[in-house]
Amino acid sequence: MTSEQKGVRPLFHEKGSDPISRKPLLEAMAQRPTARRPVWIMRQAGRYLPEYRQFRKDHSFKDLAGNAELATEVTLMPIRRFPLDAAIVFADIMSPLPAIGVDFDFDPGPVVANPIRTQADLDRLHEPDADVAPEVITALSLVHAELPSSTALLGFCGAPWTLAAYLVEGRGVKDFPTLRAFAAGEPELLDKLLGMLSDLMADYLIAQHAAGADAVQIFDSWAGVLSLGDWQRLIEPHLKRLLERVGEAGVPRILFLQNAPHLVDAYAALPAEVLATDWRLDLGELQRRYPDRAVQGNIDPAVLLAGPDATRAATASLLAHVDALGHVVNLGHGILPTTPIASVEALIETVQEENR
Ligand code: 1CP
Repeated sequence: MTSEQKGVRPLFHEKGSDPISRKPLLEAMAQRPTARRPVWIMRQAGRYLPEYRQFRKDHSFKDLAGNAELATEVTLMPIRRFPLDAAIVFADIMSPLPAIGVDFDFDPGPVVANPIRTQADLDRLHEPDADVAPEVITALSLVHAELPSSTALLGFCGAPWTLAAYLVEGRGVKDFPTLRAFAAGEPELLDKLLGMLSDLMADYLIAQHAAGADAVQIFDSWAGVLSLGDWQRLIEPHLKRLLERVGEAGVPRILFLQNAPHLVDAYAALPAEVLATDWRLDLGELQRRYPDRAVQGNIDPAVLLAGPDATRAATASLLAHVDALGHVVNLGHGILPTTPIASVEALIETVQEENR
């Protein structure tokens, strides 16, 4: 892909021009005032972009995510097209799992041919390789070298429970019944699995930070399938330890939970600079309830399918309801593949126009 392509702007290099290079995303994460609210979009490097679909004609998703140069190119696609405040490295939540011996494919989401449901399955996993997802680490350092100085670079991982969802269930299915049965029937195996994943993800996020990620997002997309009591008993200790280890390493954290209104107060008590939620929650109300926490979100991705006017209205309403201090604008979940580019532009323009 070349920058001459229609609608694609060249990267704006401003390195060195600003000695105290301020990244609005990092400022907002620390609840410091910014000239305008930062904005980025979950799954911003993906199928709604024509240049991504063009790339996918020649490469599988696994090829793209597995090759640092290609992953770098895809990571930069949305940055070239839109004035976003963050790039998020193009990888998947499954990317670090080969380091402990997990084999998987994509169709289009992750598919694990041999799910983990017994002690023997757990025994097939091994101690982490010295390098966890080296292709992602290399991609981060390559992207870091290309970004304008005001654009933050985000690393990410799946939360232990969300990773376990794919490892135990074998693929993404509604409400994860096999996973819930495993949690009820084999709590000790689940505990071992989550402990292993928590350690691996902490090492992985710290390595991403060392490679150039300014901050990280922990995706707990399937947090909501258990009750609060079971979440506290089975999951919380592992998620908390992951967040603590990353925090002790000095890495700013965004904690995202999806479809889990019953868990939001428990998540707000966890150590993370930013609480990111889906559109089901009132973000302004959350901000008032937890004034020490920055918030991220939370436009319904489906609103963008209704076009630029509906997107502008939803964005303006979000800006009116959520205080600018400590607000990172985003969708409430990943952008949908059929999203019109004009809606993405409308969202970003509405945020940028707020302080003009
Ligand atoms: O081109 C394609 O067909 C592949 C689609 C795709 C993409 C673009 C998958 C398979 N993964 C990704 C990249 C990806 N996944 C990113 C890249 C960076 C960006 O945001 O631009 C990120 C952050 C993820 C994270 C991810 N993968 C999550 C957490 C966030 C969320 O959406 O809830 C989850 C749950 C996954 C699993 C997954 N991988 C792919 C799909 C389609 C899915 C989800 C659906 C499923 O379980 O079937």
